Amino acid sequence: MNLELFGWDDYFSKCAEQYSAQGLHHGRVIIQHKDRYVLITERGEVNGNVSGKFRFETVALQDFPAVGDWVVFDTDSGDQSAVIHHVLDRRTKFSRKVAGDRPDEQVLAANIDIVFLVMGLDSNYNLRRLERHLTVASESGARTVIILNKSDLCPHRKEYTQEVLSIAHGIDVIVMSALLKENIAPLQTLLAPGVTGVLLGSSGVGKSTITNLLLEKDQVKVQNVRVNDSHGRHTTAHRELLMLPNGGLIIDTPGLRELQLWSVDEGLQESFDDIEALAVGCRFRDCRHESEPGCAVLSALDDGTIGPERYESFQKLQHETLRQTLENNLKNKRIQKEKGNKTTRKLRSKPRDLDEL
Ligand SMILES: Nc1nc2c(ncn2[C@@H]2O[C@H](COP(=O)(O)OP(=O)(O)OP(=O)(O)O)[C@@H](O)[C@H]2O)c(=O)[nH]1
Ligand SMILES: [Zn+2]
Repeated sequence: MNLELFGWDDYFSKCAEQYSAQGLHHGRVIIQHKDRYVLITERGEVNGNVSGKFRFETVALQDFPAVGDWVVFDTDSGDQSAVIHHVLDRRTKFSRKVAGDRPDEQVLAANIDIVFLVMGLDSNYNLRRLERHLTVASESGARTVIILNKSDLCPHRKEYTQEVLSIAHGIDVIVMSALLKENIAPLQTLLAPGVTGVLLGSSGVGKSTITNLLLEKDQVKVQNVRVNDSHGRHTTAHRELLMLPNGGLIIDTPGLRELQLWSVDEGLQESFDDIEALAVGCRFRDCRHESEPGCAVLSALDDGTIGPERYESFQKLQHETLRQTLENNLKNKRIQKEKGNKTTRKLRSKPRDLDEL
């Protein structure tokens, strides 16, 4: 198995150098069960678990392997399963805070290259929510791309798209209809061989429909794998890292599905709801409350309704979000480009690997 097809590149190769020298192998987590993992490795799919030492020494939840992680392992001489010793440095991660005695973080997916934020061009459409989701997406460190789905339901798609572009600040926006199979091509292009994406968005915006479209439907069955459960029985499990027919990768885990992400960042929003309430009165819908004429926030600042400190922290959050998003996008665009070039070369020189998949 050529692991570059699963996103292995120079970055991880460097991270793994010291371990390779010790004779350890590497693989990527494609399924995470409660007590074990399924890895894709050079010799195909392998069941595995962390070593006793790893379990003993690892305190923080976020240091355990997650779907999308690259890990180093050696092979158990008995049942040939993988014994995981280390998790390689994550390039990006999507995590959620876990309530408990101490603040802890659970990684839901690791090493994502692109976060696709899906919004429906129906009653789901909400510019302010999209802005908040951009914040959360940018925290992952991945490149963000906006998908406006259900364009077939929207007579004002041009105006809506224009509005989204005005707050997107250079982030790519794809307008599509998964139902009519319209404009899926840009998505397929972005998800080049070895590039890992996740689809995030409210329930019902069409994430499953888009995924099935990318998988060309009948592929879904093929994506199930046979694994041993904890009693050694064979079961089928849903693969959480899916390979698309054109070589792109999609992470789709129950954890991401259930993600309370959207309420976490609503929380962040609440802390500025006084300013949001004022902003309704701004002359322009995409007002950034900096120097725009007719800005209700600036006039509230003038007449003392909101203090200068409050205004400043609001602006800081806005700028931080934007800066982070743009930085991530630049960085990840570059990585993908390098990866794309290399994988294409590899694919040309080693066509057999594709047949082996
Ligand atoms: N009109 C229209 N309907 C769509 C489109 N894409 C998806 N739908 C419909 O929207 C509904 C929800 O789609 P899903 O793909 O299940 O949405 P989801 O985001 O995966 O939802 P969750 O699994 O709850 O997170 C289904 O009835 C789809 O057929 C589209 O482009 N246009
Ligand atoms: Zn304003």
